[in-house]
Amino acid sequence: MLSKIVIANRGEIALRIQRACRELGIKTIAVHSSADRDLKHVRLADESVCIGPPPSIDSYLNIPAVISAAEVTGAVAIHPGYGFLSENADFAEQVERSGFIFIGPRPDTIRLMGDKVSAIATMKKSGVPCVPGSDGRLDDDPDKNAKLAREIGYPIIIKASGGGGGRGMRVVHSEASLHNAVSLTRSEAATAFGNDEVYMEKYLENPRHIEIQVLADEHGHAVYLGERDCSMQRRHQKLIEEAPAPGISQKLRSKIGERCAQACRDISYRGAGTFEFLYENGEFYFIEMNTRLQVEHPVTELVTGIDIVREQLRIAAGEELAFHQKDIRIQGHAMECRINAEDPKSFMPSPGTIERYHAPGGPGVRVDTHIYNGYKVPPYYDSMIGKLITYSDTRESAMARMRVALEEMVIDGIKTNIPLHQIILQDTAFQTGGTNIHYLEKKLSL
Ligand code: MV4
Repeated sequence: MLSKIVIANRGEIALRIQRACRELGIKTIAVHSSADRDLKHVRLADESVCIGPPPSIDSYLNIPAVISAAEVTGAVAIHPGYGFLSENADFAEQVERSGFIFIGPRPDTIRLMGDKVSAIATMKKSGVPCVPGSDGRLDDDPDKNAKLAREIGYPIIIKASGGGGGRGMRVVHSEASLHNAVSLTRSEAATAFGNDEVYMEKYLENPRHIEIQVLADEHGHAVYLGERDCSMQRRHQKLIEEAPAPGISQKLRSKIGERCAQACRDISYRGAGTFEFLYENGEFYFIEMNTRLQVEHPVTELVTGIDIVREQLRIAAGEELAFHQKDIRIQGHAMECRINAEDPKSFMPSPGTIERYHAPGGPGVRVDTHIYNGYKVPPYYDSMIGKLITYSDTRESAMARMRVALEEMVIDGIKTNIPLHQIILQDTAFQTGGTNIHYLEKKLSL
């Protein structure tokens, strides 16, 4: 097993990774900004290194500082968590060139999936169902693009190949606005991503956002761990995730899951990954692949009984997956509410000191958070301060546990989105299950 690793992240996920390390006897190095000296995982780390001032660009995104910390502490590997440097192929490459193990896919895999045009081409070749659209990048011929859009059928969407996660896209409803939309998306993409490649897809008007979790080792084994429904979102920020996705049969799960696992084998994928799909009228359409551990991984852990972070560490150490597909069963239902330090109505960030914290508990309740009494939420980073996850035998019962846990949870001193979660948990359409990606924004605009 790995002897000592750098955790190149902060907050709840740094603590989550550290716990997995401690269970496996791996020593942990916390690297942190000067605003994060009091983080829980920094206190619990075997060693810690301050790598820079509060702004992320000078600390958590400072590649030489992170790699130097690994060098001076004698670490053998670096776990990037999510966000920050987790999907930066240049970082992964420099980590490996410096002689460390990057806990994630190979740099070329990260690069391939970071470019959406090449990611889609790769998946299509492996038999993963994709959205009807252009065969690769668009060129600048307006007549050719107009013909293609007519064949696909309006509405269509123009997306930047370097975008993803909601950045760099434009919906087009008719031929009159097509050429301008292509030009605008292209020039914005050139500025934002340094890559002016764009592509076209059929615009799906009311899809759900369902993603498949995979794990693959360096010995040719790849498995899928079922799906998560992440449709409850606002402005591309997920709010509630659940597993399994309401209404997805075991037959459909195994069909789409096997396609994803096979795609992993085809590209010799390594580590944990997520295939993002839009799901509409009973069909899955691949849109992007995430090559990192995701925020919402706990719901999959609860319904499969698999510790995804432990598996990431084992895979990075060169071990084989400890189970086969036939050993993996989706059992019960899990739901996750992201707890943000923000105003529940205006969504403005609400940093400050946590004056009182009481964690909920009981059967089927998991709290992934780094907060404690007196902890000061800094204004420099993402507003997510924790995740409340419940598990039970049925979706109804997991929701009941979530309502009780939200009621029980006390976070004083700052505003949180707990009241918003309570409103959603009372919503009849959410209770029925299967609401689409636009549901929350529409409900909030009423
Ligand atoms: C789409 C789409 C509809 N049709 N692609 C937004 C984030 C990025 N990951 C892809 N996104 C979308 N792509 C086609 N062909 C609608 C969205 C979309 C969305 C997707 C997932 C979760 C939330 C979303 C919110 C708005 C739009």
